[in-house]
Amino acid sequence: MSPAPVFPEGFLWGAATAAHQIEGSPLADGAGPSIWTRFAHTPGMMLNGDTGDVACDHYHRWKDDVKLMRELGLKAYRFSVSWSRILPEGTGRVNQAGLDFYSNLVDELLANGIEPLLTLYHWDLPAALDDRGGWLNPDIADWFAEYARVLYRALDGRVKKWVTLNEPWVVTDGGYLHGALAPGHRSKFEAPIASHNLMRAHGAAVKAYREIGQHEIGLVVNIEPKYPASDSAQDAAAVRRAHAYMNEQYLHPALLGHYPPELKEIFGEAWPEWPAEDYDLIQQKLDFVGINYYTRSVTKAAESYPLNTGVVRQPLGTYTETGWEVFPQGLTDLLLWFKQTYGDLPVYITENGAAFFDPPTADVDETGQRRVRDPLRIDYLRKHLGAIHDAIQAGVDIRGYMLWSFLDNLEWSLGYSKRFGMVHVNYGTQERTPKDSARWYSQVIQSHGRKL
Ligand code: LGS
Repeated sequence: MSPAPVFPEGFLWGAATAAHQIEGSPLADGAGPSIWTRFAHTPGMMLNGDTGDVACDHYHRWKDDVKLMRELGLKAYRFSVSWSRILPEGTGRVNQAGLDFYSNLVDELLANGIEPLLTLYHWDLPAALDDRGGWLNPDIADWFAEYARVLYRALDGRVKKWVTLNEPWVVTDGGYLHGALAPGHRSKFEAPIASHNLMRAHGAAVKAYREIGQHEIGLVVNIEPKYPASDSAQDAAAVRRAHAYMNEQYLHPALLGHYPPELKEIFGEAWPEWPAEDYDLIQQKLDFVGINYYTRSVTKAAESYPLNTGVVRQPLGTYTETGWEVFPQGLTDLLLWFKQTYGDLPVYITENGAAFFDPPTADVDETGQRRVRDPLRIDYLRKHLGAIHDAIQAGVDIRGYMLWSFLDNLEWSLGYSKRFGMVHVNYGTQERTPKDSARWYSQVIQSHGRKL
């Protein structure tokens, strides 16, 4: 029998959500619309016509939700703030009721011994700012810093871990290059501009934090290792492009002060020369990096826009309900690559989890409790925590793990069709039922990872 895993002292065990995916009532108490409210109400954009209008009704049930987090033993909770609740027009007038909602949530978390990790931007840009060009307008770096300052002033101290952006890659790839996510643009010319402005906004928000904040701030990226489909030179080149595009496009400028050269190769004339001073703004000292990990890709050269790469499905692989391969070893590989490339920066795993074909909650156990038996999710989580443990043993400074997600929720344009929660949500009654994975995770937390 192998020895029980040992996670570092203080390792933070938690779960994550995002505002638009769980809150509902997006226009309540003076909030302005976001691009996601708008997108979800545009016919044809959302699977089954789902919207975030109600979602998990967390906007009204936050107290009970925090109670459930405590019952499950969570030590940390990662959530995001909806910019247009705080600044309905994106800049200028502050909506106190919006601020109060998050201030109360933070107080409730602290009163229950749960550390808040606050993400400033998890994709719900105020629609008023989209009307002014959104991420294409260079002024957005100032708009974002203005919004961030309001929150730093209100919450820093109570919140000690801040995240500027969640997954800038998805914001541009989904929102500006392929159009599957809000604001739904498809332009090879817009994508690099949106990317660059996201990074400038990140830099501006970190800079503002150093003037006001006393604690820690970082960036969250989604990265996935790319493995070649064959040993051909073409596939090796495809891996290089895919890796630069997804894994280095944001980390390189944030941590090394330049973009990987492959971006010019991928975007050609659509990739501009940026002013040198932009890199000084973008490359701010960070206290940690958050990594969201779900899968890997086995990559080949193929005709595709604009990367000319393709993903090869593994005939013997295990796939989740979203069609992503389960590949825990990839997380260890990725964490080792991160350390080797960017040095000894503290890392949090800020998202990891899976949607599976969970059974309904009809099942009642011997104690009369309703059960959702989700052994595939437990297997996924156990293996990924094992992969994290391997990376810790190999010297990567990993400080915590936020399971995606605390609740089943709105999976963006896939609507409510995919359930990532450790807690099942009945969208008809809003009833919450902890799945077996939640009970299991509770034990893991209680044993500080020794009982994986
Ligand atoms: O709900 C989102 C989760 C679910 O899966 C969350 O809001 C995001 O931050 C995050 O992007 N999430 C997520 N990402 C998995 C992306 C895997 C893409 C794999 C594509 C393979 C072909």
